[in-house]
Amino acid sequence: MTTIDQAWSALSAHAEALQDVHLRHLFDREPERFQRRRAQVGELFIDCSKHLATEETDALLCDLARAADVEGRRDAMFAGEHINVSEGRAVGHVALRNQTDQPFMIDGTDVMPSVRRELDRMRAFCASIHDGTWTGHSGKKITDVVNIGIGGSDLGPVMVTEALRPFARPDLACHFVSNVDPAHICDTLANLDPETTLFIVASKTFGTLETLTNARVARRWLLDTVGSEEAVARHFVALSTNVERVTQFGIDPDNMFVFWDWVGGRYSLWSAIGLSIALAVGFDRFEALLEGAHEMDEHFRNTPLESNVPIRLGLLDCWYRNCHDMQSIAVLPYDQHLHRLPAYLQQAMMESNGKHVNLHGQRVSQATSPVLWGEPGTNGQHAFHQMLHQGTTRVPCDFIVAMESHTSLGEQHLDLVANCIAQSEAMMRGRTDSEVREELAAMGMAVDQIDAIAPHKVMEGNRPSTTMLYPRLTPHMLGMLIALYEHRIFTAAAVWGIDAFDQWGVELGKSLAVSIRPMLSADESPSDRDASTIGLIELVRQHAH
Ligand code: G6Q
Repeated sequence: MTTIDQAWSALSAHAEALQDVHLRHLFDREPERFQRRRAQVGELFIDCSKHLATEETDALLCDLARAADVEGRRDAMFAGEHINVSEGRAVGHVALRNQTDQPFMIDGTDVMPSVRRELDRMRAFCASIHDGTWTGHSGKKITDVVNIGIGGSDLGPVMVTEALRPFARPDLACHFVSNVDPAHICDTLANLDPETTLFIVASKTFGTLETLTNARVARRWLLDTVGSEEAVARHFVALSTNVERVTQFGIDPDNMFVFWDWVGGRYSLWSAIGLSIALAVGFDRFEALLEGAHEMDEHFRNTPLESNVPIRLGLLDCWYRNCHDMQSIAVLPYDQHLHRLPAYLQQAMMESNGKHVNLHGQRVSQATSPVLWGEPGTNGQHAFHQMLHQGTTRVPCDFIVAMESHTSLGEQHLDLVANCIAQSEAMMRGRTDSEVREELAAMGMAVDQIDAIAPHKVMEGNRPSTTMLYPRLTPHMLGMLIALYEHRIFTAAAVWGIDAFDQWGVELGKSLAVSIRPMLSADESPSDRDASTIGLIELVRQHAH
């Protein structure tokens, strides 16, 4: 059995040996490369042929996965073990979309009955909003929903609601408020009618400053117009694990949809946190999202390492991060509706895998999470793609595109698809010096001019990418895509031996501002802070006087 150290050294030696191999040549040498390296899960096609990988790479990465016991970690998650070690919790988001009649055991209890009960409550609530049996205090139908939440209680619902815009109900608009910047809530409320607005206060802990502050503003705004405290019950619902705090805030527990501490914030869109999604597109479509995620869960759970797509992609993330020193990943959805996907995945990947100690609390010996960033194509092409083609840093890219548009402009959609395919081709092949010179000569350029300009036009190529292609972006397909990323992130975490499910750095942020806030209004200068912090506090205070 290969140990993890042996697996890493074999991979490093292999990476050295591959240094002079160009993807172009791999394609020239292997006419079957695309056929052999494309994968398919349901209707999702994944082209892995443009990766800096040979059969030997695949074998060594599988050795690494075996040495790190990726499959054992995966099975432990599905068995409800406490794999979130630093918080002492199970990790059960896969139970939220379990479509089988199998139990999902956590701490000796089958959680499926509670999961289904809450889904039933959500379904009934959505129906009552949609058919108008649930009205505002004055009897008017709800026309606007405002989800107040941040981080995991915001990014997933926003991303999915935007992605599924073509499926949105025309009679209900969804808005999202996350930032404690008062501009966010004020801008949102400016165009709304309190009598027809429903607020969803989404917070796992119900202790997050930003969310509670914005929720209080919303309540005041409602009461200023509607007058009666009783109105709160018709205009506020809560999504949380903490019934005491919800009650303390003044929301009736009957108007609360619960989830559980084994659902991580950034993995919570499948739970009650997805209520805004279900309201926006209908509960059946929310269910289709869950079904899509479940299809990917089944693939992840049952497919051997060699052909397991999320595991392969997670291993490639480790390959680039640790053996090629590539420090970031670009997610480039060629889909305007997926414009919040990079932000969502930023949290999923960087909050999960941005860790510096392993499961035993020891400093990791390998670099962990890459930086994830991105923008929809084709917009990015007119901006940062320059660096992707010719910069000194290589960035593995994910291209994501549907073959069919939701609009009637099918021909224009093919312009989008063509751009997507062309970018991955250009990154892989590049443009050689002789190709550039030939082209310039054909334009009639003089040799000395060609000598001067050719180096600027050369693209080295050999820049890896994955292309994910599917017929249409349906709720089911979106569920598959999100789950694919979740499991890919899980795989890399298992290889690095880190806890992908805690977030102590985020917790730090929650407490830090609390001590500074009173100093901004107080008369006394803080003495126990550094000069910069004191200086900044002083500037704000002087400005206020
Ligand atoms: C997610 C993180 C974090 C969290 C927010 C909001 O995994 O823990 O982004 O979701 O800080 O927390 P609450 O839902 O508790 O308000």
